[in-house]
Amino acid sequence: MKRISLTQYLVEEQRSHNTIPAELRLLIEVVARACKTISHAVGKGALGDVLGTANIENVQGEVQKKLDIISNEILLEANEWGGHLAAMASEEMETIHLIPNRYPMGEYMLLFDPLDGSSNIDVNVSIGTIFSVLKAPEGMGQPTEQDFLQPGSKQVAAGYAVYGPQTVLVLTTGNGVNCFTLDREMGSWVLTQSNMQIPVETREYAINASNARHWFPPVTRYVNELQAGKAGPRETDFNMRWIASMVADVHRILNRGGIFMYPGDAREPDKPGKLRLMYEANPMAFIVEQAGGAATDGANRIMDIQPQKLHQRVPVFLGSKSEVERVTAYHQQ
Ligand code: P6P
Repeated sequence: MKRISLTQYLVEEQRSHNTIPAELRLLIEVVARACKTISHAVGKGALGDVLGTANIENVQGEVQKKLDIISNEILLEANEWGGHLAAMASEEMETIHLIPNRYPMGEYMLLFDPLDGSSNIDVNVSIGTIFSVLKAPEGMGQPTEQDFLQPGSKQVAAGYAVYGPQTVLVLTTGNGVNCFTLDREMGSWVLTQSNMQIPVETREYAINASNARHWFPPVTRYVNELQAGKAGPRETDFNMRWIASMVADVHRILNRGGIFMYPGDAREPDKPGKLRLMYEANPMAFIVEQAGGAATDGANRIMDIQPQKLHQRVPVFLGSKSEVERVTAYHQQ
């Protein structure tokens, strides 16, 4: 494949599909540059005094890691001045972040989980950044949280970076999914996979099995069948993976198929599951669907859900279409 840069890809995509206006192209390039900076900070590890906790709790009630805060600041500072955003929202911030008055406001709204998989930071396991882009409502004045509460189907772009053995950026603007690898020597993102497609069938599943005693019956039935393999009603045996970094599990599924599950369970019926709709489930659902997969909350398509709160959680079943359809069907029985 001809190696082209992210910039060239975006320019050629705009020329051929006219779906990436200049401000959206600027937004994507600014976020990609911020991910480069985060990758550099993450890569320092103990040498950079960036490990460990900051002894502060975020809105999720989770103790923030130093790198959570550093990554959040990097994304805020990178995006404030460009004139492409009306406001931002982050897993690490209780309320939305307005553009300072000294800068012009733009027509897009950026949501992100600045560093997903934080429990893996201090043990050198892959982590990442997830982002979602919405358009500001027509005629919007001062942005409010309500302006962000749009279903995932309204996203105009979504992506994630994985800070792993390679640093990769996976992106969709609604015309398929492409992967860029960071060339550290040149400091540029290089197109390395075009039009990624998730295999419809799979033999691999991802779930935190330590929660099994809390699962609702449809999930228990589905996972038991996977574990039974050919000895049960399935035609094949299955393998399991759980990295505890959604970005890493989803990237594996994009490349070789699989189903990722974070179900709701009996412990907190009013907080279904652990993953957040606006800046984890929605962007990943957009990417997965653009790659030929499926993403539901066990009943509904993730991207059809009308958000009620900025940090609301949602059960997540996403990946190879045949498996997501099967486990979703079990929820209907
Ligand atoms: P558990 C990371 O904290 C995260 O939000 C996702 O990236 C990941 O899939 C999940 O939580 C891991 O949750 O309960 O296995 O630690």
